[in-house]
Amino acid sequence: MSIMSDNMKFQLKKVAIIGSLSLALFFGSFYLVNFIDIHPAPKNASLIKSAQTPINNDLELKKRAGNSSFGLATYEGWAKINNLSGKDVYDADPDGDGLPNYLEYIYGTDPNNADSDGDGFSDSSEIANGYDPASKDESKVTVTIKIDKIGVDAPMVWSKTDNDVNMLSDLENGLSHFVKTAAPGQMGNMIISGHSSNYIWAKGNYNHIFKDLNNLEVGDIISIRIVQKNGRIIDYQYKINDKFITAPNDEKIFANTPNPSLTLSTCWPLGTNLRRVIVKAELVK
Ligand SMILES: [Ca+2]
Ligand SMILES: [Ca+2]
Ligand SMILES: [Ca+2]
Repeated sequence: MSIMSDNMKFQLKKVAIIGSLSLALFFGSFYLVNFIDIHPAPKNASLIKSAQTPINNDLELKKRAGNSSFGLATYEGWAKINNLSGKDVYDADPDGDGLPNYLEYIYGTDPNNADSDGDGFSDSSEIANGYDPASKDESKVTVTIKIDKIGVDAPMVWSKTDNDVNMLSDLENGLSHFVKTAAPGQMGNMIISGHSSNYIWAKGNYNHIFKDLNNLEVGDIISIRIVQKNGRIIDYQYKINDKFITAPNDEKIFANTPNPSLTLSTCWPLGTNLRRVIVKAELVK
C-alpha cells in the first residue's frame, strides 16, 4: 500500500512544477537585470561613426615602424626597392590611398598600389576598419590583447552588432570589440569590453578575464597584436592615462578622441552589473 495518497502525490507534483517555474522566472529575470544591459548603445551614434577616420601622418605613429615581423632589413632598403625617394619618403602617399609610405611599410602593402590585394577596397580603408589589406577575402585581422600586469592574454572578437545577445555570445570567445569603434592603432576611440564575472554555468573560457581590471594604474601598458592572414605581425602598445568607475550608461566613455586611444570596460563590483570599471589608454607605439 502506498504511503502517499493520490491527493498528496498531486500536491507534491504541483509544488515541484510551481517550484521549477519560479526558479526559471527568478533566474530569467536575474539574467535580464544583470547582463542584458552590458553594453548600452550610445545615443549619439555620430561619435562612433567619426571614430573611423583613416590613418593620418601622425609622427607619433612612426614609432611603430620596425615592430612588424616581416620588415625588410631597413626602411631605406624597402623604399629603394619601391622606387620611393625624396625628402617626403616617409609621409608621401604616391598611390593616393591615404596610407603614407611608412605605414605601407609596416602593413606590408604596396606603396605604389592603392588596393594591394585587388579586392576593390583601398589599403587605408581596409586597415582603418580592421580588414586585412593583404588578403582578398573579407576577413578581419586576428587580434590578441595582452596585459601582463593582470595576466590577460585573450583574443579580441570583432563584434558585428551592439545587440546584447550577440555581444554576450562574443564574450564567450574572448574580449568584445564594440562595433564601429576604432580598429587597433587607428585614429579614434577603440572600445573593448570583457567579463569580470559571470554565472558558474556560463559557457566560455573568458568569464573572469577582466576581474582584475581595477588593479591597473596610470602608466601600465596594454599590448595589442594584429596578425594578418599571411602571418605578418603588427604590434601596438597603449599606455593607460586614466581609470575610473562609472554608471553603465555613462556616454562619455564612447566619446571620440582626436588621437588613437583605447577604452576597456568591465562590470563592477565583481558579481554585479551595477557599475563599470573604465580604463583609458593612448597609443604610444
Ligand atoms: Ca599610400
Ligand atoms: Ca598602397
Ligand atoms: Ca584592398
